[in-house]
Amino acid sequence: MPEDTIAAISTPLGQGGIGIVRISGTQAFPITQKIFFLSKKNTFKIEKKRKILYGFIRDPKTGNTVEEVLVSLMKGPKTYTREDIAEINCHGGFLSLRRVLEIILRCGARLAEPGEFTKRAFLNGRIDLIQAEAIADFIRSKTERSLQMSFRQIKGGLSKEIDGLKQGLKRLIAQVEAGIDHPEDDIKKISKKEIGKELKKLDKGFSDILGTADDGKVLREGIKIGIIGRPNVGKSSLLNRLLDEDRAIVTHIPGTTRDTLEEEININGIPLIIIDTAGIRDTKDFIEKEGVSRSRKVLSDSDLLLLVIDGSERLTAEDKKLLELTKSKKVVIVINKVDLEKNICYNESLCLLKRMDIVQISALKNLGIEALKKKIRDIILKCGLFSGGKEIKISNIRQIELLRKGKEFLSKANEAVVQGLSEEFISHDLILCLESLEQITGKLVRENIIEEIFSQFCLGK
Ligand SMILES: Nc1nc2c(ncn2[C@@H]2O[C@H](COP(=O)(O)OP(=O)(O)O)[C@@H](O)[C@H]2O)c(=O)[nH]1
Ligand SMILES: [Mg+2]
Repeated sequence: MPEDTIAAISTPLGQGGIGIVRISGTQAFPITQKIFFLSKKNTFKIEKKRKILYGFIRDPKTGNTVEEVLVSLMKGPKTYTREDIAEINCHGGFLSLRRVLEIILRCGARLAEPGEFTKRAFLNGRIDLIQAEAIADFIRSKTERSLQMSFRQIKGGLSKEIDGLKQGLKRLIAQVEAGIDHPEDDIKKISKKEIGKELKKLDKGFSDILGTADDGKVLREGIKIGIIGRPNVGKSSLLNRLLDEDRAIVTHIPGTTRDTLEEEININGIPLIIIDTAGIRDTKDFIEKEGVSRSRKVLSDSDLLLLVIDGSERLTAEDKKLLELTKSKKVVIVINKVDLEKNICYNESLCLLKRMDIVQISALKNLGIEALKKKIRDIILKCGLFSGGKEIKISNIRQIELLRKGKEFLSKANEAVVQGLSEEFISHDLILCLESLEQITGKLVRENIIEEIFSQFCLGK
């Protein structure tokens, strides 16, 4: 159990309507009392679980009044961290917030590490690791679906399912081990057939959760869509259109985009990471060369490619080379600049003829962009990159991998049953399976993993 008292500014840095400094720990109330003085009628005494007081912050060293505040006092254990918490609502100026924090630190609190309030909620047993990770996901959510999913997890939806599996495993382990410990006794031993039946039931439980893991992963990480093409065909213009803002620099000079540029959008709730690249061509320019090699990496790493071709020109050797290079990939051919006179000749390239997914657009005049978005969505659904169907239960890679590992141990246990091995072997695999689940919820997890998880949180959370 943590013993010291921590404090941090919990609202974003910068100017705001209000700014909050949060203190948690045994000294939260004494420190607040030391620096806070009330408007006349109130007393600091906390009779109730929660209380809000109006008053001022005074620097005990100088005696100067520095802020006008509302203080929320929340008595543990019914708080976010399960400890006593004081939240000081200040006028939202950065300098003043920092000064209030400094005074608090001078009075004996320690500056909180990123995520340390939530870490305390975990260490003090209010939430498990699934819920803690869900809080981080909830804050980061960029689509309605990931917001819904992480909120369900915060409320304990997934934890409950994992706990159900844990209970089932524990019961089975006890039954199997009864056969080891008291082989001669009359205790009714569970038969191999019954073990097999139980294993099947458990396996279904694992599959139910894992069934939406791929969608979950997409929800969390997004689908990577690379915009490629030779220089000057309108790749950056297309990115700007998809984003609906002038993000990338567009000029008539070939080779303008030197580096890859990543932006997130979502189409019908599917999160996409759109990557604009430097036009791929042979070049002597040192910087452009680096850009081109990055573009090639995007070409191989993307889940889906938008290959942009200038429809106002004939296909060039570079276009043909790119069509060839992307033959085995998921590609939408985007014929751009349809506002100009059409010079591209479809018969020019057999390659182009055979491609089914061709969309004609004008990035400049904003034509065909909705059709392109629809095409992107259809391909994603058709190729199974995202199924968009069932309620997504799990999205966190750490959790997914542990669950998969647990499922493997389960099938090992099943093999042991099938091969007629003794109870020890079965029980051994079941215990390893249980351990994977304990790692998911954080009951059995290494300190460095906990550190890593909470270090990804924001300051003051
Ligand atoms: N007429 C016309 N010009 C376009 C269109 N899309 C882009 N351009 C122009 O083509 C040039 C190159 O565009 P840019 O987006 O920088 O191409 P990139 O090199 O592939 O990124 C710029 O002058 C754009 O204004 C379009 O749909 N129609
Ligand atoms: Mg460009």
